[in-house]
Amino acid sequence: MLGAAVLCLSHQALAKEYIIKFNGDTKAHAAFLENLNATPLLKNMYLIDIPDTEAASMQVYNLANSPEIEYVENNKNLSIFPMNIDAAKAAVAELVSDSPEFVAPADNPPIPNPPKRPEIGRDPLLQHQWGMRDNQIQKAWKQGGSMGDPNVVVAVIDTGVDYTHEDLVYNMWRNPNEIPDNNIDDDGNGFVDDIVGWDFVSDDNLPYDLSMNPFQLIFQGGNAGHGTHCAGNIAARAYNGKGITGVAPHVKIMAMRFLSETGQGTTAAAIQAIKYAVDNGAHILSNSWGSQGDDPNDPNTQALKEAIQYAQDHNVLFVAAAGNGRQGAGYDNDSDSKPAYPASYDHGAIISVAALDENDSLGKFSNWGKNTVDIGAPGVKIYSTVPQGKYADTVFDKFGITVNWDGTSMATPFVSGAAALYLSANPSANWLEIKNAILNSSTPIPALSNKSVSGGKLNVLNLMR
Ligand SMILES: [Ca+2]
Ligand SMILES: [Ca+2]
Ligand SMILES: [Ca+2]
Ligand SMILES: [Ca+2]
Repeated sequence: MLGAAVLCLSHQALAKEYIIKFNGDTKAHAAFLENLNATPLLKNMYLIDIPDTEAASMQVYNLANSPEIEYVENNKNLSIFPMNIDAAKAAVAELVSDSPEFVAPADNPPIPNPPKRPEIGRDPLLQHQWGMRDNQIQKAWKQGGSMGDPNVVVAVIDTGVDYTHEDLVYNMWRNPNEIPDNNIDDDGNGFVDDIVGWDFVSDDNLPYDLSMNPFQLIFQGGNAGHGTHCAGNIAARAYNGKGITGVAPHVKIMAMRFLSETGQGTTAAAIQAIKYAVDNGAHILSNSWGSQGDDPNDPNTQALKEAIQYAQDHNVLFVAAAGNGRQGAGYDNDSDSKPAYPASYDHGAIISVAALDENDSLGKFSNWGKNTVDIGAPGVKIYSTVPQGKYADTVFDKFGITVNWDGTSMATPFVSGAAALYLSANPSANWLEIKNAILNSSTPIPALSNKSVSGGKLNVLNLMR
């Protein structure tokens, strides 16, 4: 069985990369692991790189069939969920030009120091955030007596975060025991000069959200500032005279980049990001990505499931986007019958989130599932922070073509922010108590009755009562 998994590369899998899990002590296999360029992931779990030789594949085949190996699986592709850009694509193809405004931003700007104290003033763009209005967010802060505890950390596991953004910079998590820019791993966590998180795509300490310019985005797909947009609705700073506010505007954002500027990543990189976040103090993991592109029915995803178990074992909640539907004839977006991972894993630590519009209707792209989707949250035309200090509820808005920031990706940060806010007001709550509080305080809506576990939408005011 396992041998077959090794020898039959699925066409989506990354050539010659596997995740291997040993049953026990790996000391006896040290030489083998070194030969295969092994990267440790979790306990007894490694990413291995198999040379393109018959001898190497025989070695893996033999090992996979040995009792010392629990499993071997492909290092599969993961991605941000696709945005609805087909209409724009056709129109822009007619109108394409080399306008200088479409210059891609530079990658990896230095990490600025946070302002000594945030400025004070109303958030001028709050009016655009219908999701905050719907959740009566300012009332909820008053009710719960908290706008978020600065010691509560939410990891945005995504395409990175614009950590220079005026409305995010103060709320970026700062690794307390790491001295910046001295080329030394001061806290001994295995990462040198990791200040606001880590970039598992480029393996650097600058998890910047490198977004594509609009033409690259339209023609090549990819990242329009996905992680930065997610971060804003979790913890953009409130009452700082700038921009918008997050649901929990005094908590901290840890930037975990594992999806590239084309929106693509791997299972192994996701596991590394989850492990870093858990090991370095995140309480909530916000996950707006999934297995779209791989066979959703492929059960061969044990490693990612174990990473979620790792989070649960450390009392960390895993909030996940339900998925944006798999386009195709007859597809009904029912995650119960067509699961999208990780949201659809049968795993207690996951809250799976569907996307709603301002009228409490399910976004037409949104997955749902009586047993596999937990709750709905604002996810249609969502306003938030985007890279280069900007704010937007449209991904693309030119030539009369508008593409909104829509998605279960956008709904997930509302729930992550709500979890962080609840934990701030109830510091002894464990992951299960946070999850139950969120589901039990939801408002029932027809669009989600029989289409989700809670049957309702996020209600932050109710949660903080
Ligand atoms: Ca370090
Ligand atoms: Ca250092
Ligand atoms: Ca980087
Ligand atoms: Ca603000």
